[in-house]
Amino acid sequence: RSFKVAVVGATGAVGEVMLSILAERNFPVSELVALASARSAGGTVEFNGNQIDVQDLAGFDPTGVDIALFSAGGSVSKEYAPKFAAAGAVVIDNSSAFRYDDDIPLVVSEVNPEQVRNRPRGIIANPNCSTMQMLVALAPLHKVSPIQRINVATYQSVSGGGRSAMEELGRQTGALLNFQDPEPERFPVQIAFNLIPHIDDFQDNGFTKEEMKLVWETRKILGDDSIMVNPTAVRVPVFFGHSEAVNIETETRITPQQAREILAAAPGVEVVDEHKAGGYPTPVTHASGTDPVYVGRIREDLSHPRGLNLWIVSDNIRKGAALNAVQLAELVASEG
Ligand code: A2P
Ligand code: 11C
Repeated sequence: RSFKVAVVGATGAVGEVMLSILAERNFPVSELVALASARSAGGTVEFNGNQIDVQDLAGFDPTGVDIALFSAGGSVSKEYAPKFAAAGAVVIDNSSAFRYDDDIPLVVSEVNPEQVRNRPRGIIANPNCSTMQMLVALAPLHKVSPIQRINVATYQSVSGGGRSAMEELGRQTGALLNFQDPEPERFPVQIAFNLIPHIDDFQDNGFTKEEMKLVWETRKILGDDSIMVNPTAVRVPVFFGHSEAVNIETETRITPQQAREILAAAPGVEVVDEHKAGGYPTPVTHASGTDPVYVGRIREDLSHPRGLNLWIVSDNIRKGAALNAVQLAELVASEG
């Protein structure tokens, strides 16, 4: 069987990669519909070597769509995802609009794939990129010895903010190298040659929403509200690939060598952990443009008998968004 697939936000940073991954993985597509705002209607996007016309989402009738991949922001999902689901489509939503609703499954394909079937509203949520890569690496350890606490600092690339954020890093870098003013627009302060400890909105508790996503989504996906997560999320001047310095405390001790063996056998994970220059993953040398979640710098915690340190790097647009969405579509397609 093949499927009529709609990509909502097809002109965006994630939508474009959804199209290429659908083609790369030979997803059984009978018809591909590319949707975006009225701004880009009339233009085209590439799918499987063909130019596809971009249609205006606002005027589109979803009748007949089997699977819809949404990545056009939370407000677009809130308004249109229920309409697509009501018309019979299974919606896989990359925004945060529905992630925390009890009757919406939140699924990482390697971690809790069985949850895709549990979708009373016809909508499946794709986790945030920083949670996604962290859990692909931590879930296999959690299975061996339950994780009680996670301390995580993220180093997140600008592509997480979409095309305009990537353009701003490029523009500011060019300006500064020419002794000109970097003029922040999309980011609150200069991002080129800088770090910004602020992603998404501030919450009442002083954390940012990007940080709280790591708390909420980890508990929901692992199905354990007792897991303590202490996050700091930082934007860095990297184009593709999020990195995370992660410290976990498990119920019983996992040694670094055990962790390497568990992770080497885990789906979607690649261990890169040699104690020499370059023997660790970085966004540019490993993650950018590739599928795995890379784990390196696996060390014991000198301050805690059941602590373990890891460095986790992955392409935020691929595994962190588009790839997982397509993997969820594959799970839906395999239901028959
Ligand atoms: P458009 O190109 O027409 O603006 P990014 O995350 O890279 O900024 O991309 C956002 C994606 O979401 C783009 O494809 C964008 O389309 C789409 N989008 C934004 N607002 C809307 C809207 N109101 N209706 C449909 N698509 C939208
Ligand atoms: C970032 N994680 O790196 C964000 C992007 O909740 O889907 C994705 C936001 C989300 O900026």
